[in-house]
Amino acid sequence: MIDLYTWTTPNGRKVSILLEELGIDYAVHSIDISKDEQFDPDFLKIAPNNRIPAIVDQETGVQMMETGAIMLYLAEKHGKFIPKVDRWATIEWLMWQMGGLGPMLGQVHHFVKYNAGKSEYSEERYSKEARRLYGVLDRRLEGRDYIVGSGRGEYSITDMACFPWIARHDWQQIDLNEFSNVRDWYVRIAERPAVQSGYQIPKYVTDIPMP
Ligand SMILES: N[C@@H](CCC(=O)N[C@@H](CS)C(=O)NCC(=O)O)C(=O)O
Repeated sequence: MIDLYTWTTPNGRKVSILLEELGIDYAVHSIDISKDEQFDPDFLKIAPNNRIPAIVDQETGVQMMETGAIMLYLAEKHGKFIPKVDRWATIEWLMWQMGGLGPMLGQVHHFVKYNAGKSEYSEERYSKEARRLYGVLDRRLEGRDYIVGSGRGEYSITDMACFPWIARHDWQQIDLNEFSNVRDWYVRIAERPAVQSGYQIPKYVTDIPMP
């Protein structure tokens, strides 16, 4: 059994989607970051960086923060969603999401959605960076169904890590029709039942936005 500490954000959804895809038992604990629950001393014992999500694996005693590490841990433990022939590409693109796509789109949400008009420089900088990253993903997906894996690709933790960030394309003022490979990949993933259920953890906010 896995204890998942999470909230209704892209980073939280990355892990709940993976847990749903794995079909394993897990217990959800809501950490409402709008009420500063991420600073609760009990949560800090598991997640010293005071960010969601975090997990505790009751079977092994492992407790972990940081979605990249959590996804690698769970996927390796269950022997799924890391294509054998493309293990390093999976890690490479997962790191791209962790170090680029997630943090940069997070800045777009901060400056463009929540603080519009406060810093023209930041809005411009991060919007431009967001479009650049969408372009990178679009080129990677040319002729492929998934980000890594041989042939047309194989569904992996890398797709699950990127998806909830792309799900906020409207917050980022991105028209997915301008990035047709990303759009087709996004729709393909959005149709998966485990993605639909994992997206609504720890509670329903909206349906998955469709282009
Ligand atoms: N690199 C971390 C980022 C986690 C993160 O930024 N979580 C956000 C929600 S998406 C959070 O907990 N924010 C609370 C805060 O800013 O205090 C990961 O991948 O797990």
